[in-house]
Amino acid sequence: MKPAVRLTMAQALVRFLSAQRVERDGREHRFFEGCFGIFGHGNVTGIGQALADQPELLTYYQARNEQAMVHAAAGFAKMRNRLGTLACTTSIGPGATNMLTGAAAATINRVPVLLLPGDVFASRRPDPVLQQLESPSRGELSVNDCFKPVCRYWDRIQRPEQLVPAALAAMRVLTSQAEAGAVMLALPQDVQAEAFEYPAEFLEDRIWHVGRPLPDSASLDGAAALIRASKRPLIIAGGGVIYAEATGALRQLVDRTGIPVGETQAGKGSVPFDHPSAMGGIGATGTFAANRVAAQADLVIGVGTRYSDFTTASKTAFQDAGVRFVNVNIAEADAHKLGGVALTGDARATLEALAERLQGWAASPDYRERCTKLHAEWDEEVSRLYHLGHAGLPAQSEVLGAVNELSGPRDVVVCAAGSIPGDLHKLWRTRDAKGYHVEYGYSTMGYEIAGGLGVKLADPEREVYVLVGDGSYLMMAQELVTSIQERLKLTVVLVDNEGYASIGGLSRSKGTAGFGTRYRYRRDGSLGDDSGQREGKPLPVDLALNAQGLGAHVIRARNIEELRDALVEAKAIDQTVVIHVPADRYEGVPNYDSWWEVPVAEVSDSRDIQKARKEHEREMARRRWLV
Ligand SMILES: Cc1ncc(C[n+]2csc(CCOP(=O)(O)OP(=O)(O)O)c2C)c(N)n1
Ligand SMILES: [Mg+2]
Repeated sequence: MKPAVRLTMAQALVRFLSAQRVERDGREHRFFEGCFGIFGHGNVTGIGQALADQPELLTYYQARNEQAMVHAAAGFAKMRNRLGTLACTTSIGPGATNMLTGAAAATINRVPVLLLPGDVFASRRPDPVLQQLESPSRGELSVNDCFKPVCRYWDRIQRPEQLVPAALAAMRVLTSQAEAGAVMLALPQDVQAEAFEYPAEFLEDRIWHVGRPLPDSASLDGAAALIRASKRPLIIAGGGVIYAEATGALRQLVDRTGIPVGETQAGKGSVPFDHPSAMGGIGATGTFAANRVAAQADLVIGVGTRYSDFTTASKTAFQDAGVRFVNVNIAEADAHKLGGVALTGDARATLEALAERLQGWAASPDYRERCTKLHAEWDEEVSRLYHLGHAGLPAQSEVLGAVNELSGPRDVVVCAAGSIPGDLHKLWRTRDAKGYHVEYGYSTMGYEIAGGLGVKLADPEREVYVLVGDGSYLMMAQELVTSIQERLKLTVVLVDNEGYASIGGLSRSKGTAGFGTRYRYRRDGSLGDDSGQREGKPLPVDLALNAQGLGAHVIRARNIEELRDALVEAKAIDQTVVIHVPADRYEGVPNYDSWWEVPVAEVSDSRDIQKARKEHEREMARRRWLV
């Protein structure tokens, strides 16, 4: 037996994290590429001491905001197909709770991140310490308990030896393709500094194998029989296709059978945009190609999708009376959704097994031809919207067109909230499986720059284009500083339309006049509507100047030509560039044969709301149970 090693709990944790490795398909590498952190009491002398003591074990990255560092870790993990991530260490109290939104986003997107907040003294002797939550009824509560619902694994290390089972349990969840999400080990500050004789085996290199499990053959046979019997099958490619590196297997199946593919936000890039079977984005923010095929599909094969309301257009996307579902998913809960035949397994292995069973079968030539035609018609619509020739301020679709046309095939576009994700889902011509990175599970305003930083860290060879609205920018722009400090170049395109254009549009479409969604001075004592009627004067805000103040190289583009020039100029600059471009708040991309359920008041004196309610009721009647 090797002798035990006397270390503090924090030192043992850092040693342990640096020794964790992951392997899939024979490719092996370390799991934690580093550790983001902001220090305060609660981690500066515990984890902070351990990181400083042996900096070669785990690279430390300084961040500006704890939420942002969780987003950066999540962006990194998503870019690495969930086979790697970063740890995040924080102080106790607000440093810890700042991570809550990041944790929820990671868990909802099924992306592994390890959160290591400080916690109050396990000894309780100095209670209440600075920032401690005091509960008159529960001695064991701390603010870190509020992470329990948003973490896939949660523990508090009350004694140094407890680290051994807790760290191993955390790793199992982080490397599980079905369960990955945020994992928290809350670290009482006194315990971090306490020593223990840690078993040598605990500290040694450990390889976590990520397998490719298959569904049982009876289920595969049943699913193949359903596909063979279908006349209008449709594949919905979700994030699981990309995470499982199943794009090649999907491509082969599609080439052979001619089944068209619609993509979710996380699954966009599963097939290149110019493939004749590519119908593009599906659902509420989908293309007319995908949505028309979905409306008539008699069999939907969901691969690695959670079937969010955006994907199912709030359960209105599938209108065929007998539509059935086959669901390939590593997570059993997802495989069983919509009353589908559950193929619980790895996407790549399962698609290959299905392809074998479908040999000699293909969709009918008529159906394939119809889909190819829709594909071509959609591509024309994209070209039209890329080159609208819109008078006045640029239309957002033209901005996206310029970025798409001037970025390289392997470059990555990053986005999360506002009107840009929906427009990207429809319009972005994705050429590479990792070229489209939109966080749309939680659609977190503020993810964009922080997430982009994580993407760049995960793959520094690629150019990263962060598309961010002015609203999201104002929520979290500070990681521009981190990108400059770490020399991780981002090209940020800051689309300024005076506030929350997406929600303004949503509000107007539901009869509520865009209330409270535009950045304008108050007029007549109230925040006016957004219909151009009762607006106050513009605010004296200059976001380009703000970005410059944070150290970015800033280019102001006033129109599409200047944006194009700026994008070319940005390529030659080797530090973070922010291109500020104004956009027409009202020139949106239309919806194509789709709906998203957002409730409208059942009673109101407003004519506009009454009208919107009628429309809402018509759409609600189209919802299917799909159970
Ligand atoms: C943290 C957070 N708060 C609120 C929302 C709700 N929300 C979604 S989009 C949006 C407005 C986004 O504004 P901006 O970034 O300027 O994009 P635009 O809508 O103008 O395209 C809001 C408030 C959200 N998604 N995330
Ligand atoms: Mg905006």
